[in-house]
Amino acid sequence: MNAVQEAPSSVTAEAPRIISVPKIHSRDLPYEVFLRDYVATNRPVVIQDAAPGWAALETWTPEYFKNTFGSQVVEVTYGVKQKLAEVMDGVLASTAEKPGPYLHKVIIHQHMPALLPALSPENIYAFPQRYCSPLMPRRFRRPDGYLKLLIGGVGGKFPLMHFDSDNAHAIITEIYGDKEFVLFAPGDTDYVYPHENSPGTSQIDDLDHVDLNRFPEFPKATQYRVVIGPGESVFVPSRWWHSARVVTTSVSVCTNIMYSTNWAGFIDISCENPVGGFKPSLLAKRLYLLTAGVIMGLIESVQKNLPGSFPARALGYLSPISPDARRKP
Ligand SMILES: O=C(O)CCC(=O)C(=O)O
Repeated sequence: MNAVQEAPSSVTAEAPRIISVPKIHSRDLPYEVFLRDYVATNRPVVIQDAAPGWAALETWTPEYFKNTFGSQVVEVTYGVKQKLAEVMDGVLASTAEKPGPYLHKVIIHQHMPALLPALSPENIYAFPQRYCSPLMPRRFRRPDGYLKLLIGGVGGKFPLMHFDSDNAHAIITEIYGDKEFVLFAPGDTDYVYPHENSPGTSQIDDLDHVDLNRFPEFPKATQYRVVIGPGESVFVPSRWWHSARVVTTSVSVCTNIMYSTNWAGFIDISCENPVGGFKPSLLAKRLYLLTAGVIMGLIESVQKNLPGSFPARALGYLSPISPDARRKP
């Protein structure tokens, strides 16, 4: 299902440039090659059959969520809480004309840990890398990659076109139904009109009806489009703008990745003073993160170059490059 979409009809003063995101089966994309060719080069890709063996692929239907967790109150979107049964009714009744709710605030470890066994064995491509490191400051540490549940009905969508905070990469794995992604490269940032006071979110909220009077440069942006289905994971590189729209009732999970190559950008973002000027605490933080990055890099390199060696086994947990290395020996 390699889907390249038609150009949206309302953006046709100039035909938009549309490129389809490549799809590669996991058997043809070893993890190390994924890291080298896509993560390190900051290019999007879809991995097919990325999480073979997940029970979720068999069991996570809308009815399952309604029947098993229906009485649980969840945060659906910013500040909106509802029983999951009501959310699922809205999702199932959703249409393109009258979209229902889009659930995007459930952190699985925190809010619905009973779901975790169905996501095992781990999707290697979604391994969070430096987010697992005990050297990562506590505020940013996310050993689960911030594993999130996303559920929506036909026409539902993630509320904002955005790029992820922390300069993080994201990977979204579709479990049930189909979802369309439209991505824009960081170089096209000016053409997607970031909010002035929130530079990681775009003012454009409907890619199929872009107001060219307000956003005249939008047609200059290249759209990377793809529809993913069950078992497929889309890799969204750091600083790539993305929007997600449900094609058929959809359940998916999302995680973030912090790799050596997006570390420098993470330091810049997290040590920025929003009001400008010098702040000693931010300088100290920058120095800590720079030093931690060097140490992590050395530990990662030992694991890559001397796999199985004593230092790799003893130190790997400080910056694991694969799920096996995560535990302290
Ligand atoms: O809804 C989606 O699939 C996109 C999720 C996403 O971009 C996010 O959680 O930051």
